[in-house]
Amino acid sequence: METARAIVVIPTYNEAENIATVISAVFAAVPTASVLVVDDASPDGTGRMADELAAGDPRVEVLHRTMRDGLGHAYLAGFTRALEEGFESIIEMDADGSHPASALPAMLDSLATHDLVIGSRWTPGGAVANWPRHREWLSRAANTYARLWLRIRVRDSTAGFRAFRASTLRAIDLGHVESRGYCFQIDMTLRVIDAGLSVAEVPITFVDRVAGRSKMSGSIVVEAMLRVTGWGVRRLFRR
Ligand SMILES: Nc1nc2c(ncn2[C@@H]2O[C@H](COP(=O)(O)OP(=O)(O)O)[C@@H](O)[C@H]2O)c(=O)[nH]1
Ligand SMILES: [Mg+2]
Repeated sequence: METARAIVVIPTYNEAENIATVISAVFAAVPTASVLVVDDASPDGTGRMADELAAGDPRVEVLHRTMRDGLGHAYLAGFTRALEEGFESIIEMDADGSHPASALPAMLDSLATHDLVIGSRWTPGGAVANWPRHREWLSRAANTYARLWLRIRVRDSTAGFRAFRASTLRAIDLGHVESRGYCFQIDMTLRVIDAGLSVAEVPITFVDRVAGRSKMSGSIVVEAMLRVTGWGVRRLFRR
C-alpha cells in the first residue's frame, strides 16, 4: 500500500459542521496521509476552521479560492498543488461524511495495480444508505446514460470518491478540462480511459450527509446532460 505519499483532496463549500470530522476519519484510516482542503471562500467559516486544523497538524493544508467556482475547478486547483508537492497518490473525497474513509486502504491497495480507483456505489457490493429516492434515481440514471452513450464499462463514473496515481493526472491535459460541476467526475473518467489507462472499482457504501446541505443544483444536472451528450456525439464521429 502506497500511503506515505498520499494526499486526500477535500473540496468544501459551507461544510463547517463536517470538516473536522472528515479529516479525523481520514487520519484514523490512513495516519500517514496528508489532507488538502480546497475551500471556495465558504461564508460559514469552513476555510477558517480548516486553517485552525492546519495550524495544529502538519499533515493538513488549505487552498483558499476567492469565490465559489464549481467542484471541477476546485479539484483542478487541488490536483495542481498536489502534483507540485510531489504526492504519488491523489485522492478525491467529499467533506460531508458520505464517503467511508475506512475504504481508503483498499482503494490505495488497488492503486498499486490500476491507474484510477473509484469508490463505487454501483459495482457489486456497493450501496447507498439514507439517500433520498430522487437522488438515487438521478445517480443511477446518470450512470446508465454515461455508460451506454459513452460506451464505457465503469458502473459509477459520477463518483466523487476516487484515487489517482500522480502519473495518471500527468497523462491528462488538466488545462483543457472545462467541466465546472459534478460532470467533472465523468469527464476525468473518460479522459483516463481514452488515455489507455486502467480503472478499477472498489465497492463502497455511500451514506447521505447528516449535517449541512447538498450543493447539487439544476444547473449542475443540465451541464452534465449537455456535456455527456456532446462527448458521446464526438465519440460516435471519431469511430
Ligand atoms: N470548493 C468547492 N467545493 C464544492 C463546490 N460544490 C460542492 N462542493 C463540495 O463537494 C462535495 C460534494 O458536494 P455535496 O453537496 O455533498 O454533493 P452531493 O453529495 O451530490 O449532494 C462537498 O464536500 C461540497 O462541499 C464548489 O463549488 N466549490
Ligand atoms: Mg454529499
